Amino acid sequence: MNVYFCGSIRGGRDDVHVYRRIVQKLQSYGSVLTEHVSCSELTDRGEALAADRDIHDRDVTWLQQADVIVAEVTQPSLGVGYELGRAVDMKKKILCLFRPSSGRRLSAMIRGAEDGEMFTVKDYREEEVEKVLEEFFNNLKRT
Ligand code: 6K6
Repeated sequence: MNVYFCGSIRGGRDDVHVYRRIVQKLQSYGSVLTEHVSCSELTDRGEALAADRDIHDRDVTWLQQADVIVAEVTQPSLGVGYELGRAVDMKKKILCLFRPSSGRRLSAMIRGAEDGEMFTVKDYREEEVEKVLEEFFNNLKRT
């Protein structure tokens, strides 16, 4: 199974430790195409190595190849929002993870996209992230 993980990069890297935890768990279910999103060494300066168009085109290709999209959406990110919109258009199965303990309110365009089938939004606490992923992937196997 190909898994595409979305997490904020230029939107801010405050939650990178949570991304790391998510990607580690996702790797027990399949190949994570975007493992780099969880690398704590990735900074804005490091990104200068790749041109924005190349990043965009490669990521859209990976989105097309993905069987499932998992996005950590607590830290607002234009790139993550864009990826989710493209993934909806591609009719991909999507899980968005949000931590209410952040004090933020999730965008209505993400919360409101929940449809009980292809697009799921799950509020969670950091300490239960592995359990939340287990539940989602166990349900996926049954469908
Ligand atoms: C070089 C080495 C590692 O990363 C880079 C360059 N930057 C990006 N590489 C891959 N994907 C990226 C990069 N910048 C943004 N993205 C995609 O957009 C990721 O898949 C993230 O989910 C999302 C983050 O968007 P912003 O708007 O927060 O940057």
